[in-house]
Formats: sequence, structure tokens, C-alpha cells
Amino acid sequence: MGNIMEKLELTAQSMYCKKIEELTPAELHYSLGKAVMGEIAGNWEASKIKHDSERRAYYFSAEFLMGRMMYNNLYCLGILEDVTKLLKKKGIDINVFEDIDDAALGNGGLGRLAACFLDSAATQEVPLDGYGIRYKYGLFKQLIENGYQVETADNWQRFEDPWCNRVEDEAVTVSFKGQTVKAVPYDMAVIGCKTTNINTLRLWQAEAVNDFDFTAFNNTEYNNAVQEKNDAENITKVLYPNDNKYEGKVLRLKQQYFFCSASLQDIMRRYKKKHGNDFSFFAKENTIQLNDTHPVSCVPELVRLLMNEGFNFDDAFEIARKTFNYTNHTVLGEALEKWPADLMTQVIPEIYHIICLIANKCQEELTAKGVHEDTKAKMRIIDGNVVHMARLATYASTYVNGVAELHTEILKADVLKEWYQVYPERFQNKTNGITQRRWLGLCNPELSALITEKVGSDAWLTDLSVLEKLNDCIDTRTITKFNNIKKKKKQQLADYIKKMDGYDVNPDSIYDIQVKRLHEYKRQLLNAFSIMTIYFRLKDKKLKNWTPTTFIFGAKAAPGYARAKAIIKYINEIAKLVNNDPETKDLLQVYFISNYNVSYAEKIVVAADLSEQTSTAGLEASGTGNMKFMLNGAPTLGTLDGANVEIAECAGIENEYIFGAKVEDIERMKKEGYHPKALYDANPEIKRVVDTLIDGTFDDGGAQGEGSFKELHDSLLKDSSWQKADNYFLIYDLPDYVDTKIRANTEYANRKEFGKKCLINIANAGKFSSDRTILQYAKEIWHTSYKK
Ligand code: 8GP
Repeated sequence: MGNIMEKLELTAQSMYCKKIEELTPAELHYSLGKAVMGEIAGNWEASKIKHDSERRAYYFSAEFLMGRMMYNNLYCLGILEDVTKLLKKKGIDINVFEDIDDAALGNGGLGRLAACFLDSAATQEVPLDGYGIRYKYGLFKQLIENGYQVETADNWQRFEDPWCNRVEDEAVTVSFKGQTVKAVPYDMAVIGCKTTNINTLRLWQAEAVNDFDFTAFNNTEYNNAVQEKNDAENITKVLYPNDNKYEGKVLRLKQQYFFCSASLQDIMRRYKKKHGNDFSFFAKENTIQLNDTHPVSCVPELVRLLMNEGFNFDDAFEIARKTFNYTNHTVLGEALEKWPADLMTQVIPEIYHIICLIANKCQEELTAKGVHEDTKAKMRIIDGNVVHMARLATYASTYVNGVAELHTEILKADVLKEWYQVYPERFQNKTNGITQRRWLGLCNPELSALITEKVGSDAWLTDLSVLEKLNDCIDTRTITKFNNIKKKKKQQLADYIKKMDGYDVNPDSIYDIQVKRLHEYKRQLLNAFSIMTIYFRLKDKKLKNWTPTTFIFGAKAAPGYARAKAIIKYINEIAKLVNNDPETKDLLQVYFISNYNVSYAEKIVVAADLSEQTSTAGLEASGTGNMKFMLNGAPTLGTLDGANVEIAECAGIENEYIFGAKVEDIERMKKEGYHPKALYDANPEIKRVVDTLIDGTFDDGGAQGEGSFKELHDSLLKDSSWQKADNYFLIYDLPDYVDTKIRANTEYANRKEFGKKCLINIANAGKFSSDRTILQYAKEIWHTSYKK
């Protein structure tokens, strides 16, 4: 510890010629970060040497949503409290680091899961390193202006990045048709908790091989002089802001191939150092997890690299198939990657050629297995000039997994049905998890202390199943303590919201919270409709004994997703109406917080009374936000979808607020016919609420009845050429949802009984640690070592 302060002092002096107390927050952040990096250097080196000597796993992901690193790293090193005190002595509040931007190199669940996995692997001593992209600009920052989302660039590197080391001498080159660029690795230390183990996240940055053309400059061609530099750097300039949506752009394909090729070259270089040109141990020593299909160009790339080493195609492919495993994260058709063959030929022709070889091999193998022609047709990797990446991934992997039990069943029965029939032994489930270090220890020290007191130690920090013990201590005193902690966290959130968004939230109201990416299938619009229903009932004096409630939303919409943006505007219009209505404003408040991100989430999940998880059954692969709320004691108000199903199983369905159609109901309606317009016509309350989209209650900026709200209204009631009316079954689910919400509101009033439900949720959240998930990957897929 003393060491860190000495190192901090030295860095401050040598870098900025300042004393610690004179540093700006950004300078202090950089200096302290570097001091920590100095402190762990020995352990990091030792861990690398250990991992080099054993079978190891790699997590290939286009996204790692790490969030703020400073507090988490100090926490995992066990020195957060001491550093806080030492800085305080110098008159510095450790909260200054809240001014430093999150590293938002991911969109949402998929990227945050990758970050939780790295944290868990480091802690559980699983030799797992991450490979990804060092985007110059992370996920956009969101402003809300006049109720609309406005995007601005996230220049996260402007504060400097003390957590990454540039490793110039391990740069490699990556070639596209007509372009060769340099891939420069930046290594981030992933610090385990209660262990000396440190893993590595290696992020690649694209740079020009020659970044300045001197001849062009001398000929006064100034733009040409830096053309190559710009073209190269563009590859890693910005994260695509889509969550659960595929975008077939050249630059995106380049990003994917860029980091895959660089990472594989890196792994091969390390391997060759050990074994020379004998590749017989390659798949024995290395296993690669593909985080969805974004890294699937690795498969042909590994084949290509091995063929360059003298392998024939079949032998190279066998090694590849033993090396890769694939995780699917979505069943939504629009999210499954399908690359046009032309585009691939244009950008990475050699890779496309190898995909053709793989596609042929696959069809031959299916013929040899006697698979029916119709089934074979459905399994074509290249079908009508389109490359189906999920099929390629499934064919070229040892194991394929979904991310919650229900999701894996849907993959087997539907999305990858034919593949499951032919290769059943490949399919596994790995229910997602979250790291309890960040999502309990760090963000909720008060609840952590209570848990530690009750279960007798802080063993839960590295073994969350210990929480079970709490089941035996849910008595009146503990409930009161819990309720008091929740009250405090709600006050803290109210203060934070005031600071960030300027809203005055009533800390004595129920906090009913929905935070996640904005998507139609997640059904924030359903939540909005339920609020309007309650609002009208209150106005009409039809709802008695309603406990004042604050509905909090946080969500970013993909910039090109018009309906999602219209929903944000609609929620903000509702907020304007109900928050200012003297008849309801003390009973109902609605706030849409701006720029929801990891750091905001840390303040939000701890303060929630209810966790809204309202996706249409069958469509949310897992969800991980649901787990964060559960761990902090908020019952789920949600559908039986994704991991909600397992949450309800673990805590008991009577301790959640479950509503709506189940997967079977949705399937039945799809088969037998679903008529939202008839439900709407038959139910005046639904009609009144849905019609607020078009009856002039709200303003969407367009001419009356012609703007984006009208389009939303149509989407619910009219079939279109490309989508059936109310594709996500909002109108069907609305009545049960409203009833369930009102039941939760009524039950909340019994503070003891409700507090008991909260504690039962916490006590049974053990399963949802990403430590459990990562150990399952290590034992059942990767076959690597782990902490015994
Ligand atoms: C998300 C799922 O929507 C979410 O349910 C799950 O918890 C999370 O992955 C982690 O497993 N999926 C995606 O973000 C996703 O599929 N994104 C890209 C593939 C387009």
C-alpha cells in the first residue's frame, strides 16, 4: 500500500511536476492508474508465464463493456478503502474519478457479459484472455433534448488510458484486398479478487504501415500524404451502435476480420515459439470462444494460416473445428449475421474462398450422414450468395451454447433445429451470470456489510452460493436493516439523478425501474402503456390505495432505429404530462435518465424496488440486468423469458411478479392467429391508452397524426408488408401486466412482507454469479485449469 502512494507521488512528479494534491482529476487518475499498474506488474508477468505453460482459453469478442476501471481494480486488489483514506488525508475525495468516462467499448448485454467473464476468470484462476478491438470512440453519449435522443461522440481516450500498455513490438499486419494495415496491441490487466492471478485483455488498434507519405507532402498533396493513415485508422475508429441488430457494412466486416486475424497471428506466434512448426498440439493447448458470430471470420482465417504452414485444407479444418466454440446470444432474425458473398469477395477474397471450401465440406459431410436433401438445403452455409455466419459457427465448432436454459431449448427446437438433429452432442447451455465484485461488493457496500455479517464472512465475494445461508436469517430485524439500506441507496440515487439529469426524485416513492437498450422486443412501450393506464385510473378515481411510485427509464436507441427513438420521445411526453398534473404528480412520476451506462447502472440497480423485465416471451436470450437487480434485492416484474425463468425458479415464483404470455402461448397465437385490433376494439381502456399516440394528447413533433407516434400506433394495429400487427404482443399482455403491477404496488405497502421477498431474492441469487458460469465453461467446454 505504502508502495502505491510512493509510486503515485513519483508519477505525479515525473509526469506533471506536481504534488499529488495539485493534480487535476484526469492527472490523478492517470498517475494512480499507472501506480497500480506498477504495483501489479510482477504478478501479471508471473501469471502470463503460468498461462503459457498450460492449456488456455481465449474469449474473442467485438465488444468488451468494461465500465470504469479505477474503483473496481482498487476493490479487487483489496485497497479501495486504504486509498480512499490516504487520498482524503491529502484533501482529495476519491469520488473525483467519477469525472472520468467509462470505457464503453460495447453496446449492452453481450459486451458487459464479456467484461464480467474476464473478471470471473481472473478471480477463479481460469487461464482466459480476451481479444477485441480498441475503438477510438466507444458507444455514443446520449443527450435528451426536448424529449428526443441526441447522440454525441464518446471520446473516452481523452483522459488518457492508464490501464493499457501499448505493446509495439508485438504488432502484426492484416491484409484486405488492396490494403494492408498494422494491428497494434494494447494490453489491459484483468485483476482477480483474492488471488495473485492476473489475466489479459488484448485490444487491437489499426494504424497505417506508413503513416506519412513524404513525397506526396513535398508535392503539396497534403491529403494524399495522410490518406493511408486515415484509411487504416478508420477501421477501429468507432463501435457500431447496434444491439441485437446486424448491419452489413464493409467497415464492420473489416473490423471483424481485422481483430480476428491479428489475434490468431498472435496466438500462432506464441505457439510457434514453443513448438516450432509442429502444430499437432495446437488444439490441445488453445481453445477459442466465439462471442456470437462477430468473430467467426476466425474460422477461415485459422484455416488459411495453417495452410500457409503447409497443411492441406481438410487437416487445417480439423484443427480449427477442435479449437473453436460458439456462443449464440440472440434468436432475433434481424440480429443473425448474414454477409453478402459479393461484399466478402470485395474485402477478404481469400477468406471467402475458404468459406466456400468449408461450405462444400459441410454439405458432403451431411450427405455422408444420410441427411435428407430438404434438411441439407436449410443448413447451407452459403445460400443464394449469402453467407450465414451462425451456420458457419455451428458447423466449425466443438460446442455451441445458448445463454439461458430457455434460450438453449429454443436454439435446439427452432433457430438451430437441423443442426441439433445432426450434431446433438455439440449443444450445451451456459446460463449467463454477473460478477458480484462490481455488482454487489463495489456498488453496494452497505448491503455487502449486512450480508457478510449474516453469513459470517465475506466468502460470498468469490463464492456466491454462500448467499444461501441468508435464507435462515430472514427475521424482522434483518428485514428492517435491509429496508433501511434500500432507503439510503434510494436517497443516493435521487442525489445522483439530480446531479446528472436535474430531476427531483421523491426518495419515499417506490422506484420501479427499467434500464436496458431500447428495443421493441424489450417492450419499454408496454411499460409506458401501463403507466398511462394507471394515470387514467388515478384521474378517474378508480384506483385506491396507490403507493406513490417513480418510474425510471434509462435506454439508448440505435441511432438509425426510428421506432425506438419514437418510444423514447413518447416516454418523455408521458413524463411531461404526469409529472406536471396536480392531480397525480404526488402519486406518479416518470423520469427518463440520459446516457445510461455502466456507472449509472451501479447507482441504479442498488436502489430499485422493482426490476422491470418485460420482453416478449422467447425473445430475450437471457438478460443480465435482471440478475443485478435480483442480487441487490429487487423482485422481478417480468415475463417468463430468458433467465427470468431461472430467477423465478431459484427465488420461488411467489417472490417475483410474473405476468403475461408464455412461450407456448405466443407460439399458439402465432399459429392460430392473433388479432390485436380486436382486443383493442373490445377494451375501451386499452383503446384509450393506445390512442394517446394519435389523439393529440402528446406531441411527436410531426404534423398531427402523421409523425412517428402514428407509425407506432400503426405498428400495433395494422399488418404491414414486412411485419404483422403488434409483433411483440403488447396488447395481449397489457391487462395482466397492469394487474400485476398494481398487485406489486399494493404488496409493497406491507414493508415487512415485501422486504422478506427482497431478501429471499438475494439469498437465492447465488446461481447468477458469472463465477459459476465461467467455471462451467472451464470444466465443460474449455477443459482448462481453475482455482481448486
Ligand atoms: C444479448 C441478449 O439480448 C441478452 O438477452 C443477453 O443477456 C446478452 O446478449 C448476453 O448474453 N444479445 C446481444 O446483445 C446480441 O445478440 N447482440 C448482437 C448479436 C447482435
